[in-house]
Order: sequence, then C-alpha cells, then structure tokens
Amino acid sequence: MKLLFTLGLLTFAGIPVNCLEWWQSMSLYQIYPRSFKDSDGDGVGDLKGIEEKLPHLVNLGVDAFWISPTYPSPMIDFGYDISDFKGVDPMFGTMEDFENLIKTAQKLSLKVIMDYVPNHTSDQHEWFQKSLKNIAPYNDFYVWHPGKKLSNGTMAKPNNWLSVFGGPAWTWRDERQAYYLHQFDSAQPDLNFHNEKLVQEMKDVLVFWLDKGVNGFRVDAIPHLFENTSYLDEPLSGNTNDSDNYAYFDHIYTTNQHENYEMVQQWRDVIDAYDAANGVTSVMMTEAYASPELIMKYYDYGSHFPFNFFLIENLGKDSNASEYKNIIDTWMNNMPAGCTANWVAGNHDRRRLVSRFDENIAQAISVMLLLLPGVSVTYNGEEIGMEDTWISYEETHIYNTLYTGTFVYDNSII
Ligand SMILES: *[C@@H]1O[C@H](CO)[C@@H](O)[C@H](O)[C@H]1NC(C)=O
Ligand SMILES: *[C@@H]1O[C@H](CO)[C@@H](O)[C@H](O)[C@H]1NC(C)=O
Ligand SMILES: *[C@@H]1O[C@H](CO)[C@@H](O)[C@H](O)[C@H]1NC(C)=O
Ligand SMILES: *[C@@H]1O[C@H](CO)[C@@H](O)[C@H](O)[C@H]1NC(C)=O
Ligand SMILES: CC(=O)N[C@H]1CO[C@H](CO)[C@@H](O)[C@@H]1O
Ligand SMILES: [Ca+2]
Ligand SMILES: [Ca+2]
Repeated sequence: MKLLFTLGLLTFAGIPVNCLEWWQSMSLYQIYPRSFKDSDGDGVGDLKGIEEKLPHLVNLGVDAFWISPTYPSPMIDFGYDISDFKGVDPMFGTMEDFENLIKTAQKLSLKVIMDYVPNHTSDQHEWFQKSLKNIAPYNDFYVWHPGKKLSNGTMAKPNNWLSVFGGPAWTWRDERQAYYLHQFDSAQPDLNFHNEKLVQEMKDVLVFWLDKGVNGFRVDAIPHLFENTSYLDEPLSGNTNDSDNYAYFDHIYTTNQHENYEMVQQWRDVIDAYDAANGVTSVMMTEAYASPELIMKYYDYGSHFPFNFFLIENLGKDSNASEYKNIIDTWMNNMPAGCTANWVAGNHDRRRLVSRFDENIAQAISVMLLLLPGVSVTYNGEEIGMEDTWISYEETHIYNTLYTGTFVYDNSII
C-alpha cells in the first residue's frame, strides 16, 4: 500500500501560506532513528542512514523532521534515558555525522527538530554520578529525600508516589543515605528544576543544539517536570485496585504543576533571544498528555504548539464521522485565537495505524492529517502503510524487565 503524500495546503484560515512562518503549515515527520535506516549493516538504524533517506522525505513533501533521541544512552527507555545531553550515541554515529545530516537537510530545505528530554537523565549521566558522591553543585541537581520516619523508628519512602511505568517513584541509594525520585524508570532520576544551576545547564543544552543548526525542539514529558515539595501523599483515583499501577492515584502533586508552564516560557525566551540574535525562526513543540484545558495553557506559556493527541486517544476502529468531527472540533474550539493547530495520529508509543484501524481507514487518517489546518505529524512508516510485527523477548534488545515481549511499531524498512 502506498499513500499519496502530495497534498498541500494552499490557504490556512484565509491567510496565504507564504505569509505564515515556516512551521505553521509544516508537514512534520517523526524519525525513530534506531529502526529507520541502517547504513552500515550492524542492524541498528543510524544518522548516516537518515541522511541517505532525506530525498524520500523531500519526495513526500515533508517540510521538517523530528528525530527521537540520538543522545548517548544506556537505552533502558529507548534513548529517553540520556547520559549526555550534548553528545551522540556511538550506536547512531558521531557528532560529525550529525553535523553532516544538518548540512544535507539544509541543502534540501528540510528543517531538523531535536528531541529535548528535560525531566530526567540516565542514572549513568555524570551529573547523577556526582550527585551520588554529594559533589556540589550536582548534589542538588536531582530530587533527593531522606525518607519518612515511621512510629516504630524505621525509615520508609517519603510518600506514596508511583512511577509512570509502575511501582514506587522512589529508590534508595546507600551512597546518599536517601531516596531519589524517578517519575519513569528507576534508571531515569528526575532532575531538580528548583535548582537554578541545573535550570541554566538545561538552557545551555538548547543553545548548544541551536548553534549546531537545528531548527527547534520537541520537548518530552513536560507534565512531570516539577513536583510539589510538600511531598504529601497523592489521593486515590478510584480507577484501579492495583496499587502498583500508576493510575491508582490522582497525580495532583507530581503532574501539571504551575511551575511547569513557567519553565516552558523560560525555554521559549531562550529560543526567542537566540532567534533575534541570529536572524532565524526556531520552533518549540511540547508533549503533554493532559486535559484539553491544561494542554491549551501551553499556548499561553511559550509553546509554539502542544502536541494534539486527541486523535490518538479518542479515535476508535468504529468511530463514525460525527465522532471524527467532534474530536477535531474539540481541538479547534479550545485552541486560543490565532494559534496554530496540529494533528498526530501515531508515534513510537502506539501501535501502527494499519494495525489499530482498517487499512482503508488508516490511509484516510493519514490524508486527513494533511488536509486539516496547521501542522500534520507523520510517524515514519505510516506513509507506506507499515504494520506491527510480533517479536519475542529474546529477539528484542530491551534491558527493561517490565517487557515480556512486545509489538514493534518502529520497524520501518524504507
Ligand atoms: C515498622 O513498621 C513498618 C510499617 O508498618 C513495617 O513494615 C516494619 O517492618 C516495622 N519495623 C520494625 C523494625 O518493626
Ligand atoms: C503544594 O501543595 C500544598 C498542599 O496542597 C499547597 O498548599 C501548595 O500551594 C503547593 N505548592 C505549589 C508550589 O503549588
Ligand atoms: C475495586 O474493588 C472493589 C471491591 O472488590 C470493586 O467493587 C471495584 O469495582 C474495584 N474497582 C475497580 C476499578 O476495579
Ligand atoms: C456516532 O457514534 C456515537 C457514539 O457511539 C453515537 O452516539 C452517534 O449516534 C453516532 N452518530 C451517527 C450519525 O451514527
Ligand atoms: C511520545 C513520547 O515521546 N513518549 C515518551 C515520553 O517520555 C517518556 C519518558 O522520557 C518516554 O518513555 C516516552 O517514550
Ligand atoms: Ca547502523
Ligand atoms: Ca520531574
């Protein structure tokens, strides 16, 4: 099955497209580097492979591509556990390969967007290793807590907070005689955004990549950035009886804190200052699974646009036309006036469109994304109608004990 990707928007809300900034009507393509194109036959996709396939993106009419993390990483969470924000993992190539990719993209008029993962680092990051040894200023770069003294004298976890991946969000380290917080895997310690030095380091990361020539960022997992430092227990949600399941509690102290929005605004200020000084236009897109009201707030706090996951979350195999319309209207009617909409139907966290929907519906959805106003986001492989494949645990190279086998949605053999 081959989808036609030649449709272009001529006008948007009555404004000719050539009066919009480049990102406002872009067709954005997400590349999952590990499985996109392997250039050297070692079985893992890489930066040179992406560079080789850029003409494919040009043929599709893509304007910009977003690359999932290629930073050095122990790959506990598919590269979302980063051990150096300013590097390239040897699995994907070298910094020179990255620079060549940017150069080739620029020649082809393609914009490059980096994944920015600010909530946590890998536990192998130098900062965490120094934090473990209590070396200033890194000792305060993470969220450490001595724990709670029980009435019988034993020390326990500070509170009932759970990890998104299940189980406690706190892990004890003898070195510090304290617990550290991890909203995702225990190998992904949360950074402490109440520390000004850390905040500055994370802003420097943005400038580092802008200097390399990237055109913007897609910011990961923003709802989890700040935690309330009263460290109170979270209330029961009533949604499940499984006390290890993240859904067991209502995450009033660990998600969607107001400070998250202020930090996004600060990053936008960094980007705007860079743009003004260098005569470029960069974009910042934010990832948040939250209520429409909380998501729209990101438009007011510096995000060029928050990703629209309404289609991912609400479309079903049997959805009828009025349900499609309702989902689209929910975004358009809640979006602040003058802002840019965007449409996402798949990503690396979801099964492929063809596997979730009937093949014809999958095609229709892909085309619909391109016709809706604003930005369309296509996950690599959806444009050629790729399907999921079952692979066993033995065949995977997943070091995370949570997995017992998995559907692969990123096996793009382009
Ligand atoms: C103290 O109380 C906690 C919670 O009830 C229990 O898990 C722990 O085993 C107790 N410790 C001792 C030394 O009795
Ligand atoms: C943290 O939670 C406490 C208790 O609910 C609340 O009073 C306080 O305002 C919260 N702090 C912030 C910064 O939101
Ligand atoms: C939780 O358990 C109670 C008692 O067995 C049951 O009534 C309730 O439906 C369960 N809730 C969920 C969400 O499964
Ligand atoms: C579409 O589906 C919704 C939800 O199942 C239903 O309430 C509605 O009546 C359907 N509309 C049409 C036109 O079939
Ligand atoms: C869609 C997406 O990028 N999801 C990522 C959100 O952040 C967590 C933690 O970094 C990752 O595990 C997800 O893959
Ligand atoms: Ca390779
Ligand atoms: Ca956090």
